[in-house]
Amino acid sequence: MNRNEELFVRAQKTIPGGVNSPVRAFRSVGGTPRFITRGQGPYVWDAEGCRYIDYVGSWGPLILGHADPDVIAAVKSAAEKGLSFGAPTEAEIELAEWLCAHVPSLELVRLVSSGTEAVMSAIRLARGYTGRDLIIKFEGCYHGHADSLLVKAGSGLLTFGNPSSAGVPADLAKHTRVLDYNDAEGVRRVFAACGHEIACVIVEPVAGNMNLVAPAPGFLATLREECTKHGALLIFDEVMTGFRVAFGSAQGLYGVTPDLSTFGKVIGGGMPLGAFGGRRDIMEKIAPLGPVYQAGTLSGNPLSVAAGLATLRKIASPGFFERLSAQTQTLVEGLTQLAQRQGIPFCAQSIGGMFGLYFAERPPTTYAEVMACDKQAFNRFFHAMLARGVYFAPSAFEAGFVSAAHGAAEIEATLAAAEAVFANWRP
Ligand code: KE4
Repeated sequence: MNRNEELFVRAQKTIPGGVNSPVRAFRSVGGTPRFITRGQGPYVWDAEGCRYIDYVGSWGPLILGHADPDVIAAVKSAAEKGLSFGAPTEAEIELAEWLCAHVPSLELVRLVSSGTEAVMSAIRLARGYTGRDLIIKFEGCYHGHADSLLVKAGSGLLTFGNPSSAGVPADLAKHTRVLDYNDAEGVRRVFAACGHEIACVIVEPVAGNMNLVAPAPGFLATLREECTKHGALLIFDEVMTGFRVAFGSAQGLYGVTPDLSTFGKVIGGGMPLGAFGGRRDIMEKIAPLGPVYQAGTLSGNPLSVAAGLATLRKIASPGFFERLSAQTQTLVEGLTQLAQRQGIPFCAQSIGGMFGLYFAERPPTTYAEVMACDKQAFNRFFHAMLARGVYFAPSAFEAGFVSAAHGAAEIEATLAAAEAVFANWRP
């Protein structure tokens, strides 16, 4: 056994599945997860000392690359003053002011410690503000592991949602309806039938948890229109897309204003941080101002806030997103050309600094089309690239991420590895 295998055997003795988050276990792609010992810029190293060009980036947060010197310095400086106080700090005000200044829909914002916590709180807030129980989500969208969101589609558009996880009470899941992503007509039908019962619609404005699926023209606008018409709240879950698809996040990119937004990942720069916020009249329902309770021992943690502020201030620099988007586009166009030159049904697309890879003739626009992509082919591609020092997300149903630290050398090395893989491709 090599070191990764040894560590995986040892890890499984005390940690469920040997991992602290399921996707890390490589169960979707098979094989042994790489135990990472360090990261630097666009690279990570595993327990065998193998170096990889990293396109996971901790699932999105590491937009500057690993161990960015300014972020590390900010965290070190904060740590020397103490790790946590359970009391307000000026840095939390600075981060809240920064977020409200750069996300026009944010009038008030509350910091939490994860994307799940941000979404869970936003859902409770939407229910508390509207006095309604019913929430709408979309098949293939993931919003963290709060009970109300671990729900899959019922038998029909108007039927109750069913739990997608053991331990979620059917009595709770029935308050969640699961619709098809990009099905604007289906949204209009549900609102026509029970719009007066709907507390909120929550959506990934660019889906990144069923691989990357872009919003169809008009889809987000339809959600906005229907929510406004029926007094439901529109929640953009920007945990992944926030400051990733564009500096203005997805709401800025597509010009649709949600009532509430959730953030995570990039805003914490790799440290535990999430946030939810939006219209003042809604956010003022949150304790201690209003009746919707929400709390957290480590909310607004000084080290997370330091990492977040250092990250956000750097990505605000002129040209940052133009460069990041161009780099990501070079990657996806290069991969597509190399595969199609070999007649392999493969395509890829990117939006800002996130991308999707598909073994299919064209990028999927619906959950069903994602499911029709060749998962086995992806898994073979994943391992062939891993063996050549390129670490993509270990699942055909995840998006990938480029950082500012990925230079021309890394993109070229990735394309060279892919050229070799595609040249020896066995369908
Ligand atoms: P966390 O609780 O994992 O910080 O955030 C949950 C979450 C909420 N909303 C969206 C749109 C998300 O993508 C996520 C988390 N994303 C996954 C990646 N598919 C995190 C990776 C993992 O679960 O280990």
